[in-house]
Amino acid sequence: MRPLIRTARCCLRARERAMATFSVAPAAISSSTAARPLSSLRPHRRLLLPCFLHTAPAPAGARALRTSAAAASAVEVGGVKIARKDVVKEDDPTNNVPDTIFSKIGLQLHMRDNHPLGILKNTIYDYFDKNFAGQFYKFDDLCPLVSVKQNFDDVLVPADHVSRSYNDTYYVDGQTVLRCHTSAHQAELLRDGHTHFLVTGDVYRRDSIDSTHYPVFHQMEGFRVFSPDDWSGSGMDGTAYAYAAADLKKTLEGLARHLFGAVEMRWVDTYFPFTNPSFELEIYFQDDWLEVLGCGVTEQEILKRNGRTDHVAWAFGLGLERLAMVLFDIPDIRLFWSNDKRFTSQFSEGKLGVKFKPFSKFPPCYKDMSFWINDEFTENNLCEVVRGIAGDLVEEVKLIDNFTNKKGMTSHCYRIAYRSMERSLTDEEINDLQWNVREAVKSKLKVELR
Ligand code: FA5
Ligand code: MG
Repeated sequence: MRPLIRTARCCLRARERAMATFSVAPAAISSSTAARPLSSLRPHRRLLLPCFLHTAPAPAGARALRTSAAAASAVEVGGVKIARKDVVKEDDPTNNVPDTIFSKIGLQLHMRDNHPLGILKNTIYDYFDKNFAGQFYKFDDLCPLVSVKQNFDDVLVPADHVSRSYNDTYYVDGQTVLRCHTSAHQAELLRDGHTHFLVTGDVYRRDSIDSTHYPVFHQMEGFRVFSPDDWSGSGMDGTAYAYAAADLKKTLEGLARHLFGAVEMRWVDTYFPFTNPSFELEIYFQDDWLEVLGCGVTEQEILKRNGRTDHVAWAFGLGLERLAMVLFDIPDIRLFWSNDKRFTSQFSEGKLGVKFKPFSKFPPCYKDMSFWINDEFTENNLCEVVRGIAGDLVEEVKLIDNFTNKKGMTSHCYRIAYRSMERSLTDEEINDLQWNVREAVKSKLKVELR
């Protein structure tokens, strides 16, 4: 679910006007208290880890969409060997990683030069190479298994922040997670002495299901540290913070120009625990605003703790799939994982912005399911169960009705859209899927079907 934070000041219809917003004086930009995922202020509910998080194997149709790593019992990332048994632990109540997620580790779509994500990553590299020759150090195979400390504590995510919950993050055990953002590497890289870096990698989140959300996606983190010499010589009025904010905007403004021709975009003030002020950039796509990146001026505390007292820094984290969807006209985020030649053959190294031609439009099939929820019910858990049964054949899970009766019981009705990107689904197959989904939802979420 992606409520939009709209402010009249931030609504821009043309790139030129977006650029005008970039040049709003930082002091005039107030941080909104409204916020989203890593910026979210949703009431925190730490869930007990239920066993339903481990889901049944996906049906043949879903399996066919997977790639070879699905069958592997171990994969390697950046020289680190990751075994299935170390990540998927059915009997460990502190683990909530299903096989569908393990099967994505090590695929590293961003390392493929002919894949839209690899093409996009390389184009962003070109921008930084051209404008900051030799300055930005690039990391793209850091291990996605990180400590809770790296993922949250090191970037000042409060102890009760919703993103730490088992509902939102994949925990390998009480101390280890699949990183939910590339910001997890900021502190260690600062400690290693880096001042300019880009970190690209796969990140993992329990989330809702629709065409722009997927539980595994790719981010690129950018980070730049400034020393007092940088801003004292700038002749700029105001604080070091203002200097960093202005440079951040200039840098992302240039990146937007490098990537896009004309596109509608707007800036939205937001909140992140690790930056202040903080902003998100949204781009108009498929008749709606799509959030593509978060950024801001790094909190002093992070610099102080990691050997950069008296410095300032900016950081950004952009969603590669979201940008690639706009640039290549890719209508559904699941397509990035497709091995179908009709998809993969359309992209080639160095060719940014080639418009994707859908090979065929297969019809979606909708099935509704109503049930009385209980106190533990969350939409992310529902999506995890549905995805565990239907795999990538599920396109969207959407709440379409919600009411509470006189006895205080709350009913939800969800509409599930099934659609393959690659073939027509038979009625029988969909009925089977829906039957299995209903059974799994009933037994694993302990809800009462209506
Ligand atoms: C973050 O992850 C912050 N770490 C970004 C950041 C870095 C802010 C440094 C400030 C400084 P957020 O949760 O908004 O923020 O995610 C960043 C981007 O990832 C989003 O703008 C969006 O493009 C992408 N994204 C988020 N969730 C998903 C998802 N489920 N599927 C695909 N892309 C997603
Ligand atoms: Mg966001």
